[in-house]
Amino acid sequence: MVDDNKFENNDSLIKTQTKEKLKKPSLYKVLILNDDYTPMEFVVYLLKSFFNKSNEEATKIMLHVHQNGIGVCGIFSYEIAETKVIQVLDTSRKNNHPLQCTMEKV
Ligand code: TYC
Repeated sequence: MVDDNKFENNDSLIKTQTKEKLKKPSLYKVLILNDDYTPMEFVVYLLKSFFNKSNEEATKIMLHVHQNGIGVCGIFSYEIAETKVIQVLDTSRKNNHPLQCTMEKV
């Protein structure tokens, strides 16, 4: 938004222009990577638990990652994406699975 403000200053008029720079927050893809060890059901469980996917959507994403090596779980602001990555990695490590999860700017 552009504001034109006029101020009186020592009998002279000063015109200033104020531009508010409101940037939209950047978005980040949360990605999971395929591996040979993490059980398919565990990946589906993660997608349902942390990304609110239905059983059908979660299975579709899991199979896409299984076949293509990488896939998108969801798109979020930086802080939310970071939290999702931590949740996936923590839960995977606690269950002794090597699943990798990362984030990438859209
Ligand atoms: N490739 C795994 C298997 O055959 C399944 C799997 C899918 C693992 C997706 C990780 O992100 C992944 N058990």
